[in-house]
Amino acid sequence: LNQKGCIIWITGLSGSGKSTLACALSHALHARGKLSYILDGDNCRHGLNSDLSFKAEDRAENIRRIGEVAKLFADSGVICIASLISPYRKDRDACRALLPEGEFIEVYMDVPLQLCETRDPKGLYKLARAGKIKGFTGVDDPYEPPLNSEIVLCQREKMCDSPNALAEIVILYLERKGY
Ligand code: GGZ
Repeated sequence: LNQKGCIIWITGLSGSGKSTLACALSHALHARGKLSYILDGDNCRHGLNSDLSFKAEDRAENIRRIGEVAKLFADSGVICIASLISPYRKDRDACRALLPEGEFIEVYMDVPLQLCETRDPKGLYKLARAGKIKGFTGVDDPYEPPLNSEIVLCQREKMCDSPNALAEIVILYLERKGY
């Protein structure tokens, strides 16, 4: 495999476009002959992490496990794309610390709560506002934005940039870093 592994860690609120970006990025990498693998929080919660809830300790464990698995992929030379809310800074930073400097690339989906809530692709915010889901990130559970992420993808007012355009920003970063 003629490539160097790394973790692209996509963090942000539910509905901020993490999974969509992960998918667009994986395609863009494939088109350039690069092998990637997506570890999506929501998907992993159906298998590897099906024993975990959304309380703080379980989110921490969800993040820890995905970080450890992503590291295994990165060690094997794969560009591992982890997309999960990962709301707590210290848990994300613990994953960062698993890898050598420069190999953990944090991408912050900086989208206002109000915009995510307007989109509400799965109707979860509506349920959370109605009190039918307790401890929903952004509603009654905290999200701690990254302070020093490698890439910030900022979308205001409306989702104006296409997933492919956002993926290109990440691709340019990777190219500059020699991936
Ligand atoms: C946040 C929740 C919750 C609560 C269910 N809080 O946008 P989605 O729907 O498709 O993806 C979200 C997913 C969050 O899983 P993660 O593994 O990414 O979260 S974390 O990193 O915080 O462990 C959301 C759905 O599950 N979901 N209940 N209470 N999101």
